[in-house]
Amino acid sequence: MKDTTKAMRYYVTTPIYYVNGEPHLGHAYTTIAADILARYHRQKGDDVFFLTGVDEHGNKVAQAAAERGLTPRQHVDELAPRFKELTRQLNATNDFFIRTTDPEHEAYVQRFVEKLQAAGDVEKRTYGGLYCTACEGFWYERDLVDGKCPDHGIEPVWLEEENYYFLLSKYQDRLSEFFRANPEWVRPRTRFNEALSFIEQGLDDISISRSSITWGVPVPWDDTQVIYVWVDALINYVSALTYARPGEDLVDRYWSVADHLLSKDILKFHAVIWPALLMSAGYDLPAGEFIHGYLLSGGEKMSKTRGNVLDPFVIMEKYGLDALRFYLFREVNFGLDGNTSMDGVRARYNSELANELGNLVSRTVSMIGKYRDGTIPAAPAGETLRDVAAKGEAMLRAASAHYGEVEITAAIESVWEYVRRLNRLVEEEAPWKLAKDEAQAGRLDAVLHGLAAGLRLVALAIHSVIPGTAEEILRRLGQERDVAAMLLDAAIFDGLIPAAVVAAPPLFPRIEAEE
Ligand code: ME8
Repeated sequence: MKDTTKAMRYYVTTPIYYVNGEPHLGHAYTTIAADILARYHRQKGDDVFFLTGVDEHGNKVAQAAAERGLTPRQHVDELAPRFKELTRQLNATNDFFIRTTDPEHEAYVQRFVEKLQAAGDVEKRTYGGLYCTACEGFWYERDLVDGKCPDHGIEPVWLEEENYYFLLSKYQDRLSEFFRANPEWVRPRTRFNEALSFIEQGLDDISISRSSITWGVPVPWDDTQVIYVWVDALINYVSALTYARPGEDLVDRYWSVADHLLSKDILKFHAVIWPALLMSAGYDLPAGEFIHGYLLSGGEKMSKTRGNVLDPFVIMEKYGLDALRFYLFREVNFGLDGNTSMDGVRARYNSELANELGNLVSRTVSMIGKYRDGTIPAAPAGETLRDVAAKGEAMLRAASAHYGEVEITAAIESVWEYVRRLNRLVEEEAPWKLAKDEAQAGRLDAVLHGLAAGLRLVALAIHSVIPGTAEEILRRLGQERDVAAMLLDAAIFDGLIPAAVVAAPPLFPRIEAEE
């Protein structure tokens, strides 16, 4: 277990997404996950940097442009803003949005590959192999399924070129020693094992340039070739730190605390090729990588290439942003694969957001309005709900520890058990009955106070997942809303201010199924 009480630096990244089509739910997923982690770390007082962006070079993007009758440049200039817009609509608090066509990035990539060459790790060779343009990678015949790419279900094509090679094989021993010494470097453990066994099966050298396409960053010593899109893309994680804040170089501040978030489709690139490139060019390795699972739709991986994607914009339009953020991490255990559907979104929305959380907020605010003239009562001595207080503080500590371990779904589960505890409190204590008996005034104060104090803890603990809702709950309870007031580790049940509540329409109005 990590020490979650010390303020630290934290740098979280998402993959940079290919702009070969519109952004979809899979992209929204990783971006929201990174945002949850970034917000959580800010709530702990950490110095956070959060990077996302787009991968604009390579065959796949060039082909998508050609299919639309556009030049790659026209195509990416039209699509990159759509991805940036998604980031904004998701309420992601990224500190920078990188485009690999940024001139600063391109220049950095050239300097980086010059370092590989200076290290004696680059050689010119001819190679032929089965290439999947959707992966932008070669496959061995033995790994194909019915002759098709197992990830994309399309037939790879034979590609033969004279290219520059990176001598990945030289790094096999260093990589496996590094992995054995750092068993937490790739999480969860199943992915660590997968990467290690891949390394120990033996590594082939990899081609790091292409002569068949021109859409890319030129090889600095040979402008008939462009740098392989994956090398170009991986370097974004470092290059961005050199120009994200004009006039500042953030590499020393953040690089060694980088945590890469990605899904298992691109594990090999991140866990094998990337560390070897960094070793060769003389950089430290990132602090770690967390590999999450796939969002499935109809039981299959959602992907642009397969065309079975749910549209995050449609979900946000119908149910709101926080319903989307909540659903994805509540429904699918973060780290594992899980199915998603529009019916599933509606079911979670109605049962958990509308019925459980939304109603709890409405009832609490309206009962304080009705029985205590709209001001949260203090809890009379001896009447404080010790069990509710202790459970609330335990919930906060548990949720914080889970977020710290990237167990987002478990963090939400801790919060939700407590939401249910507060709902049971309403049923057990029946404030409408207490209100009829003057002798029970102290008990009623304690219950109303306990509900408000408990809900405040819920808001603090769920803030990183559904920030808009958490802030709105605090607003309705008349509590401070600035981030400083939301620091997790210092929060206690008794931190509630006996303020005036604000009545407002339901947080999550019920939504019925369409005919
Ligand atoms: O691979 N479930 O870009 P990409 C979960 N440009 N996550 C999903 C998903 C799904 N069904 N679909 C996509 C690339 N993702 C490269 C990355 S990084 C240096 C270069 C998410 O547009 C997930 O994070 O194919 C996955 O790893 C990533 O999008 C792939 O995005």
